[in-house]
Amino acid sequence: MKLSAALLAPVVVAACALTACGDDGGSTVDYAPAPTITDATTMPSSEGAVAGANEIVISGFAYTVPATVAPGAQVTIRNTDTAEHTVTADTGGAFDVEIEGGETATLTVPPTPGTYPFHCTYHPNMHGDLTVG
Ligand SMILES: [Cu+2]
Repeated sequence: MKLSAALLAPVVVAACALTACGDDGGSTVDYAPAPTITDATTMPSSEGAVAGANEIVISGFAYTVPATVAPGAQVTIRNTDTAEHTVTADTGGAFDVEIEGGETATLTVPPTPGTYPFHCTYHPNMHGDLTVG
């Protein structure tokens, strides 16, 4: 009995190792080819502007806002969602821009430095802060 158990154990281990080897060998990782960028909208902006610095991106019902924007600057709002959104100042009517799904729009930054909380009129749970300075 002792002998057979001792003999069996290495066999089981070896069988498992072989099986595992076979399975792993069969499931090769598929490396996707590098994506080809064909979208014209990804072209860099001209006029020496720093790419992305003056851009608000709306994606997944959330805003991505630059750390600060210059007073009076023109900020591009890019809506990557299919839903329509707005960038609307919470108070004072400093700005109110509507952006169709998949479109871009331009927001003119208020001339007065400060932090301007804003929201989306369609989705009141969407909030952001525009810091002008
Ligand atoms: Cu919205």
